[in-house]
Amino acid sequence: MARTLIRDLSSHLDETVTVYGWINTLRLQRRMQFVLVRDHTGLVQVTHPRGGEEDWIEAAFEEVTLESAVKITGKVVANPVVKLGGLEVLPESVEIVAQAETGLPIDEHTGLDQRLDWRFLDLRRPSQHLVFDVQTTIEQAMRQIADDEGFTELHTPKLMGTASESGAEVFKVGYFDRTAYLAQSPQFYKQMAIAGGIDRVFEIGPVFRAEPSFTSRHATEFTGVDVEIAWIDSVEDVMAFEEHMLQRVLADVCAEHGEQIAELFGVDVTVPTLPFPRVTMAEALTKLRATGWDPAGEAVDLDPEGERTLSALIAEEYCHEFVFITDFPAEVRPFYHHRRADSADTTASFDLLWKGVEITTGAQREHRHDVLSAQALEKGMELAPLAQYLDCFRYGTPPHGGFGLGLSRVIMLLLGLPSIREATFLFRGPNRLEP
Ligand code: AMO
Repeated sequence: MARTLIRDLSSHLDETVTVYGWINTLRLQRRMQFVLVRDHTGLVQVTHPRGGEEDWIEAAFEEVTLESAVKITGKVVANPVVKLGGLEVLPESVEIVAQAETGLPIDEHTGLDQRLDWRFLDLRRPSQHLVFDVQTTIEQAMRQIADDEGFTELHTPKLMGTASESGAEVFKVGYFDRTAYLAQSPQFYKQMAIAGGIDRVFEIGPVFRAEPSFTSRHATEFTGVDVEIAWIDSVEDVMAFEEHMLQRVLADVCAEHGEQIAELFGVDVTVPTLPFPRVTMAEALTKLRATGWDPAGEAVDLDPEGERTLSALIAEEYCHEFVFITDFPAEVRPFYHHRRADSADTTASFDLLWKGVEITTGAQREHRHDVLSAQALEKGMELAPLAQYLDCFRYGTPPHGGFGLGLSRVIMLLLGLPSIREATFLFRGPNRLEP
């Protein structure tokens, strides 16, 4: 018999259906057997009175274990006493498709590390499933808006012959008789695409960072969203696209999953207003110092505490969860960031904070070959390993800019998860390469 999803049972009242799912709860009482079956769309109560002759169903429910995979055929009937949607299934046949071993390795009290060891079982919880439904909606919304705005989606290589951006934080891998590196960013390739006449570049893909960080927001492999836009007038064009994209993403998430997110995570999704607040780094430092942060007055960049405090100040002042920090000093930004025309020490760059955490770095790029080379030398870099990158600016590359957004961080913040580990299908960190 064809499968009926549990969420659709209410439209099959008084019909015989088959549900496929897992045994969630067994309440085997003296006269009645109550079995809760779960599929990815919900839970249903299967109710069976004991005492029939040659009762195969009673025997099956005595034998079956929690989390076994089952197919149950039965009649859907209304019963106002049943909390799960006021209906139950009266079984006519029960097939134990795959019996689970007894003694499940995790339950609702298990700590995160052990849950991650048994991630496939952990994922059977409805809240964990929702994480990836939300991720699907986010990616769809991003692709939709990128398409609407004339972007081309690319898949840049993750194996590289030289380290991208800088030599630090890069994983080396054996590559036949030489060494390859795992891409820490599509940065150089997305700019190469701009040089190749692809006007607007969009990519969602894996990013690798050999950072020995154990914080709640760092992973050694994560999904990055990268954007690069040609012919910009200024970095403002890049920020305008990003805020527009995030507003659309959150509107779609709110419409499709808002209720379930409130129910399972206790979070109300807010669709942000435009424009997002913007503060320069100098203004941010002044605001923060007024709160007692950085008493020595020496900081030129924000630490995580500074980011949290700034977001709190902005939330108070503008009633907004997001803030762009702009105009970072050149000393804390990469050599390829464009400098402000009126201040060579300041870059046309930004970070985007959401609820106190950095989710994006972006900038206008330096597209003039001579200036770019000079900026690399100024940072103490050698030009030879950069030769292929620098070549991209020798034959007419337009002004451009872009950003990198950490998708896993966005999901963590959106759902109020305590760590990026739960926002990732299979987390990768310094101590975790399995499962
Ligand atoms: P950046 O290094 O800031 O910029 O990375 C962009 C965004 O990626 C996320 N992110 C991380 N997420 C999880 N674990 C990590 N270890 C991690 N590191 C970074 C953050 C961050 O804001 N090439 C530039 C982007 C650009 O200018 O276009 C870059 O990679 O959300």
